[in-house]
Amino acid sequence: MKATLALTLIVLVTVFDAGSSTSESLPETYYEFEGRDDTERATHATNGACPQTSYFFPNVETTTNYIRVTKPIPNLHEFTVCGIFKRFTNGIDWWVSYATMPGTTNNQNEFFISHNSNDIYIAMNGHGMIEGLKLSANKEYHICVTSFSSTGTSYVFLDGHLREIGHTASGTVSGGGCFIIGQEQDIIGGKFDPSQSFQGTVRNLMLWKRALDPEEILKLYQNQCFCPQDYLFTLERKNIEIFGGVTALWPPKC
Ligand SMILES: [Ca+2]
Repeated sequence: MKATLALTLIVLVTVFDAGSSTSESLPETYYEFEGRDDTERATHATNGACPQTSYFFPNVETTTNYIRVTKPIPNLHEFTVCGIFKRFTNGIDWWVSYATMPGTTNNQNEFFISHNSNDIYIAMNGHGMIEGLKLSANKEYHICVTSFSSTGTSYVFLDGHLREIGHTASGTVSGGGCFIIGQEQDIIGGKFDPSQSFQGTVRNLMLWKRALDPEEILKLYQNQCFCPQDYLFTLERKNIEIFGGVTALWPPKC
Protein backbone atom coordinates (compact mmCIF):
# COMPACT_ATOMS: atom_id res chain seq x y z
CA MET A 1 0.00 0.00 0.00
CA LYS A 2 2.82 2.38 0.96
CA ALA A 3 4.71 1.47 -2.19
CA THR A 4 1.63 2.21 -4.29
CA LEU A 5 1.22 5.61 -2.61
CA ALA A 6 4.90 6.48 -3.15
CA LEU A 7 4.65 5.47 -6.80
CA THR A 8 1.54 7.58 -7.24
CA LEU A 9 3.34 10.59 -5.74
CA ILE A 10 6.34 10.10 -8.03
CA VAL A 11 4.02 9.92 -11.04
CA LEU A 12 2.18 13.06 -9.91
CA VAL A 13 5.44 14.98 -9.37
CA THR A 14 6.72 13.86 -12.77
CA VAL A 15 3.52 14.95 -14.51
CA PHE A 16 3.58 18.30 -12.67
CA ASP A 17 7.21 18.88 -13.66
CA ALA A 18 6.54 18.06 -17.28
CA GLY A 19 3.61 20.48 -17.33
CA SER A 20 5.48 23.39 -15.78
CA SER A 21 8.75 23.06 -17.66
CA THR A 22 7.05 23.89 -20.99
CA SER A 23 5.80 27.25 -19.75
CA GLU A 24 9.04 28.02 -17.90
CA SER A 25 11.05 27.64 -21.09
CA LEU A 26 9.26 30.61 -22.66
CA PRO A 27 9.26 34.16 -21.30
CA GLU A 28 6.15 35.82 -19.92
CA THR A 29 6.72 38.68 -22.32
CA TYR A 30 8.98 38.96 -25.33
CA TYR A 31 10.44 42.34 -24.49
CA GLU A 32 13.68 40.90 -23.20
CA PHE A 33 14.21 39.23 -26.58
CA GLU A 34 13.58 42.47 -28.43
CA GLY A 35 15.98 44.52 -26.30
CA ARG A 36 13.23 46.70 -24.93
CA ASP A 37 12.98 47.86 -21.38
CA ASP A 38 9.83 48.43 -19.39
CA THR A 39 9.55 52.09 -20.39
CA GLU A 40 9.28 51.04 -24.03
CA ARG A 41 6.50 48.55 -23.51
CA ALA A 42 3.63 48.85 -25.91
CA THR A 43 0.79 50.87 -24.51
CA HIS A 44 -2.33 48.80 -24.35
CA ALA A 45 -4.94 50.23 -26.67
CA THR A 46 -8.53 50.58 -25.54
CA ASN A 47 -10.29 47.23 -25.51
CA GLY A 48 -13.69 47.58 -27.17
CA ALA A 49 -16.39 45.65 -28.98
CA CYS A 50 -14.79 43.68 -31.78
CA PRO A 51 -16.39 43.36 -35.26
CA GLN A 52 -17.21 39.66 -35.67
CA THR A 53 -16.41 37.99 -39.00
CA SER A 54 -16.61 34.38 -40.16
CA TYR A 55 -15.79 32.89 -43.59
CA PHE A 56 -16.03 29.44 -45.14
CA PHE A 57 -13.50 28.22 -47.71
CA PRO A 58 -14.87 25.12 -49.52
CA ASN A 59 -13.08 21.83 -49.13
CA VAL A 60 -11.54 21.74 -52.60
CA GLU A 61 -8.05 22.69 -53.76
CA THR A 62 -8.51 25.55 -56.22
CA THR A 63 -7.01 28.91 -57.12
CA THR A 64 -10.38 30.66 -57.27
CA ASN A 65 -11.37 30.81 -53.60
CA TYR A 66 -9.89 33.67 -51.64
CA ILE A 67 -10.41 37.00 -49.90
CA ARG A 68 -8.45 40.13 -50.80
CA VAL A 69 -8.09 42.95 -48.30
CA THR A 70 -8.75 46.33 -49.91
CA LYS A 71 -7.53 48.46 -47.01
CA PRO A 72 -4.11 49.98 -47.75
CA ILE A 73 -1.21 48.38 -45.87
CA PRO A 74 1.46 50.80 -44.54
CA ASN A 75 5.12 49.94 -43.89
CA LEU A 76 5.20 47.53 -40.99
CA HIS A 77 8.04 47.67 -38.49
CA GLU A 78 6.18 45.19 -36.36
CA PHE A 79 2.77 43.60 -36.66
CA THR A 80 0.34 41.06 -35.27
CA VAL A 81 -1.99 38.80 -37.24
CA CYS A 82 -4.66 36.93 -35.28
CA GLY A 83 -7.49 34.66 -36.35
CA ILE A 84 -9.48 31.61 -35.35
CA PHE A 85 -8.73 28.89 -37.88
CA LYS A 86 -10.28 25.50 -38.56
CA ARG A 87 -8.79 23.23 -41.22
CA PHE A 88 -10.99 20.73 -43.03
CA THR A 89 -8.21 18.27 -43.86
CA ASN A 90 -4.69 17.38 -42.79
CA GLY A 91 -3.25 18.66 -46.07
CA ILE A 92 -1.33 21.85 -46.72
CA ASP A 93 -3.18 25.07 -45.93
CA TRP A 94 -2.20 28.55 -46.98
CA TRP A 95 -3.78 30.96 -44.50
CA VAL A 96 -2.52 34.42 -45.36
CA SER A 97 0.01 35.87 -47.78
CA TYR A 98 1.19 39.40 -48.32
CA ALA A 99 3.10 40.42 -51.47
CA THR A 100 4.60 43.72 -52.69
CA MET A 101 6.19 44.92 -55.94
CA PRO A 102 9.72 43.44 -55.55
CA GLY A 103 8.11 40.07 -54.83
CA THR A 104 6.98 39.84 -58.45
CA THR A 105 10.49 39.02 -59.57
CA ASN A 106 11.22 36.15 -57.25
CA ASN A 107 7.83 34.69 -56.34
CA GLN A 108 8.44 35.56 -52.72
CA ASN A 109 5.75 36.92 -50.49
CA GLU A 110 6.79 39.55 -47.99
CA PHE A 111 5.32 37.19 -45.49
CA PHE A 112 2.98 34.26 -45.25
CA ILE A 113 1.51 32.01 -42.62
CA SER A 114 0.63 28.47 -43.60
CA HIS A 115 0.28 24.99 -42.18
CA ASN A 116 2.07 22.20 -43.96
CA SER A 117 1.13 18.60 -43.24
CA ASN A 118 2.78 18.73 -39.81
CA ASP A 119 3.49 22.25 -38.57
CA ILE A 120 2.72 25.93 -38.72
CA TYR A 121 5.06 27.51 -41.25
CA ILE A 122 5.87 31.24 -41.31
CA ALA A 123 8.13 33.06 -43.75
CA MET A 124 9.31 36.66 -44.05
CA ASN A 125 11.09 37.80 -47.21
CA GLY A 126 11.75 34.23 -48.21
CA HIS A 127 13.22 33.17 -44.89
CA GLY A 128 11.04 30.63 -43.21
CA MET A 129 10.65 29.03 -39.85
CA ILE A 130 8.77 25.83 -39.24
CA GLU A 131 7.13 25.59 -35.88
CA GLY A 132 6.49 22.35 -34.06
CA LEU A 133 2.78 23.01 -33.77
CA LYS A 134 0.61 20.43 -35.47
CA LEU A 135 -3.02 21.43 -35.59
CA SER A 136 -5.68 18.75 -35.94
CA ALA A 137 -8.29 18.92 -38.67
CA ASN A 138 -11.86 20.05 -37.87
CA LYS A 139 -10.90 21.80 -34.64
CA GLU A 140 -10.77 25.56 -34.08
CA TYR A 141 -7.55 27.17 -32.92
CA HIS A 142 -6.87 30.75 -31.95
CA ILE A 143 -3.60 31.72 -33.63
CA CYS A 144 -1.67 34.97 -33.24
CA VAL A 145 1.65 35.67 -34.92
CA THR A 146 3.66 38.74 -33.89
CA SER A 147 6.74 39.83 -35.84
CA PHE A 148 9.47 42.37 -35.19
CA SER A 149 11.38 43.62 -38.23
CA SER A 150 14.30 44.96 -36.18
CA THR A 151 15.32 41.50 -34.98
CA GLY A 152 13.53 39.36 -37.53
CA THR A 153 11.86 37.44 -34.76
CA SER A 154 8.37 35.99 -34.92
CA TYR A 155 6.31 34.68 -32.03
CA VAL A 156 3.48 32.18 -32.34
CA PHE A 157 0.65 32.19 -29.80
CA LEU A 158 -1.72 29.23 -29.75
CA ASP A 159 -4.98 29.62 -27.81
CA GLY A 160 -3.68 32.70 -26.02
CA HIS A 161 -0.28 31.37 -24.97
CA LEU A 162 3.18 31.90 -26.43
CA ARG A 163 4.25 28.57 -27.87
CA GLU A 164 7.12 29.19 -30.29
CA ILE A 165 9.80 31.77 -31.05
CA GLY A 166 11.66 31.71 -34.34
CA HIS A 167 13.87 33.75 -36.61
CA THR A 168 12.56 34.71 -40.00
CA ALA A 169 14.17 37.75 -41.64
CA SER A 170 14.83 41.27 -40.42
CA GLY A 171 13.78 44.30 -42.44
CA THR A 172 10.63 46.36 -42.56
CA VAL A 173 7.70 44.84 -44.37
CA SER A 174 6.96 47.30 -47.19
CA GLY A 175 3.53 48.81 -47.44
CA GLY A 176 1.35 49.09 -50.52
CA GLY A 177 1.12 45.36 -51.13
CA CYS A 178 -1.68 42.87 -51.45
CA PHE A 179 -2.98 40.92 -48.47
CA ILE A 180 -4.76 37.66 -49.42
CA ILE A 181 -6.50 35.08 -47.27
CA GLY A 182 -6.63 31.56 -48.70
CA GLN A 183 -3.91 31.62 -51.40
CA GLU A 184 -0.15 32.08 -51.80
CA GLN A 185 0.89 34.74 -54.32
CA ASP A 186 3.56 34.38 -57.01
CA ILE A 187 2.70 37.78 -58.44
CA ILE A 188 0.80 40.48 -56.62
CA GLY A 189 -2.74 39.27 -56.21
CA GLY A 190 -2.37 36.25 -58.44
CA LYS A 191 -0.51 33.32 -59.99
CA PHE A 192 -1.95 31.02 -57.37
CA ASP A 193 -1.34 27.28 -57.01
CA PRO A 194 -4.22 24.97 -56.00
CA SER A 195 -1.90 23.03 -53.69
CA GLN A 196 -1.20 26.30 -51.83
CA SER A 197 -4.79 27.15 -50.92
CA PHE A 198 -6.93 27.01 -47.79
CA GLN A 199 -9.90 24.78 -47.04
CA GLY A 200 -11.60 25.56 -43.77
CA THR A 201 -13.08 28.41 -41.79
CA VAL A 202 -11.50 31.57 -40.48
CA ARG A 203 -13.06 33.86 -37.92
CA ASN A 204 -12.09 37.30 -36.68
CA LEU A 205 -8.92 37.55 -38.72
CA MET A 206 -7.33 40.93 -37.98
CA LEU A 207 -4.05 42.77 -38.36
CA TRP A 208 -2.44 45.33 -36.07
CA LYS A 209 0.63 47.34 -37.00
CA ARG A 210 2.28 46.62 -33.68
CA ALA A 211 3.13 43.53 -31.67
CA LEU A 212 0.26 43.06 -29.26
CA ASP A 213 1.33 42.49 -25.71
CA PRO A 214 1.03 38.83 -24.63
CA GLU A 215 -1.58 39.87 -22.04
CA GLU A 216 -3.67 41.41 -24.80
CA ILE A 217 -3.43 38.21 -26.85
CA LEU A 218 -4.55 36.13 -23.89
CA LYS A 219 -7.55 38.43 -23.37
CA LEU A 220 -8.38 38.22 -27.06
CA TYR A 221 -8.45 34.42 -26.81
CA GLN A 222 -10.51 34.43 -23.63
CA ASN A 223 -13.14 36.84 -24.94
CA GLN A 224 -13.32 37.14 -28.70
CA CYS A 225 -16.07 39.80 -28.49
CA PHE A 226 -13.53 42.42 -27.42
CA CYS A 227 -10.22 43.45 -28.95
CA PRO A 228 -7.65 46.26 -28.91
CA GLN A 229 -9.23 48.98 -31.07
CA ASP A 230 -6.12 50.13 -32.93
CA TYR A 231 -6.38 47.37 -35.54
CA LEU A 232 -5.46 48.11 -39.14
CA PHE A 233 -8.21 45.94 -40.57
CA THR A 234 -10.79 43.31 -39.81
CA LEU A 235 -12.50 41.19 -42.48
CA GLU A 236 -15.68 43.27 -42.38
CA ARG A 237 -17.30 43.46 -45.83
CA LYS A 238 -16.27 47.10 -46.31
CA ASN A 239 -12.59 46.07 -46.11
CA ILE A 240 -12.50 43.11 -48.49
CA GLU A 241 -13.35 41.55 -51.85
CA ILE A 242 -14.54 37.93 -51.87
CA PHE A 243 -13.71 35.60 -54.77
CA GLY A 244 -14.97 32.18 -55.90
CA GLY A 245 -16.86 29.96 -53.51
CA VAL A 246 -15.84 31.70 -50.28
CA THR A 247 -18.95 32.54 -48.27
CA ALA A 248 -19.63 34.57 -45.17
CA LEU A 249 -21.07 32.68 -42.19
CA TRP A 250 -23.07 34.06 -39.30
CA PRO A 251 -20.49 34.59 -36.59
CA PRO A 252 -21.21 33.34 -33.07
CA LYS A 253 -23.24 35.92 -31.10
CA CYS A 254 -21.56 38.29 -28.70
CA1 LIG B 1 3.40 29.64 -55.21
